[in-house]
Amino acid sequence: MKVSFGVRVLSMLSALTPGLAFAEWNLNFTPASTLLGAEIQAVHDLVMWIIVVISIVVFGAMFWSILKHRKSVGHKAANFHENTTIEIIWTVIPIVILVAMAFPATRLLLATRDSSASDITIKATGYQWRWGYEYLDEGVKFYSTLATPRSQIDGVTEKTSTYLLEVDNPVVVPVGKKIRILTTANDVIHSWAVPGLAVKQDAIPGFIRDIAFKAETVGTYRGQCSELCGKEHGFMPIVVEVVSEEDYQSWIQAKLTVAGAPSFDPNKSYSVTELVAAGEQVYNANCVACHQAGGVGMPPTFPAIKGGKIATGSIQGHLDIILNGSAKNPMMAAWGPILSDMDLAAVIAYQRNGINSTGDFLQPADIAAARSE
Ligand code: HEC
Ligand SMILES: [Cu+2]
Repeated sequence: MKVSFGVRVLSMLSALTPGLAFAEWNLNFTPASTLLGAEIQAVHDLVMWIIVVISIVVFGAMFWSILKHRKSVGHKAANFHENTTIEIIWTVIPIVILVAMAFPATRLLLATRDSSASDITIKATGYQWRWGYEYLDEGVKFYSTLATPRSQIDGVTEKTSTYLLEVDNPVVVPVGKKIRILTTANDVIHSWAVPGLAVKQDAIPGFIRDIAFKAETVGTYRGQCSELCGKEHGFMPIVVEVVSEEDYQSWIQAKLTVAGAPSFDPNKSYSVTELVAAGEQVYNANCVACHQAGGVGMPPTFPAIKGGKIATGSIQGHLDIILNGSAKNPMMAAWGPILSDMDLAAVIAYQRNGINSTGDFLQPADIAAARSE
């Protein structure tokens, strides 16, 4: 969104006159649906007012002195040194103010870190560029990928109000329950942040950090990765659906059923047309960010699939780089742990017969065999 400089200055000024502030110039925190969120807001407001009062007193004294005691009105400067009383006062008062601010802030910071006695634990793993979630006790596991269509990103179709803030698989949690989020990452540092739930926690490769929240109201809360993590940093949003306990239970059951029964038949021989059609979807959801529409790539960083040495070479080599990733370049991740046998067979068929025309393809059963080698 483009905001002109004038509007920014105006909105900054309007912050000083709350009565005049306009609702759509959202300058404050996103209202949070957690009690901790409300406390964070309260501490912020308290510190803000302390700053306002200090600024008025200090700048008031300064400008008053400049104005009344200037040389041109004949003021004679007093000449004195080392007033112990004053020096003690201007050391003690700031210390008292700092401690008064640090006390509630530290207490609150510790409270946001307290993930003990949580009801549900979810591990959130950052990938370039999607989130993976695992409900540790329930055994539910899925990836959550940006759902905004490419046409909106490319400016071909109208952008919706949830532009870049929508995903295929949201995180679903029950209302009024303490949720513990464990964060980690697979490649670079990401950050799991949802303002409406007052949580933000870095996701660091090789480390597990945690943060907890308890949502008080049912609703949809949207956030984004908040650590600059590469080219598609703005394209890995977080969506948390806070629902009733019953809705949560039926969602968990549905997820477990889906996980138990794959949406494809592992022993079926699919036709090349079926695989290419399915593969185009897989490609657009997972590969298009780097290899681009039509597989033209962005050489030299992201190689073209169209006419690519591997993508038109031996099909085993093609399968290998997708299944296990590139040994030379970690940007080309191992997709084996992320995609199903069907998805892998489909995306290979699409790259070889949709983008290229090699004529050969693999079945899901071939992928399963390659995995168990
Ligand atoms: C984050 C960017 C990125 C994404 C996303 C990505 N790739 Fe790649 N891909 C690369 C890079 C970089 C290379 C070059 C690797 C090398 O030099 O070894 C590559 C190479 C390839 C090659 C070899 C190309 C050739 O013929 O030389 C294939 C095939 C391929 N990727 C398939 C896929 C598939 C299928 C997906 C989606 C499931 C995918 N890639 C997603 C970055 C990416
Ligand atoms: Cu990220």
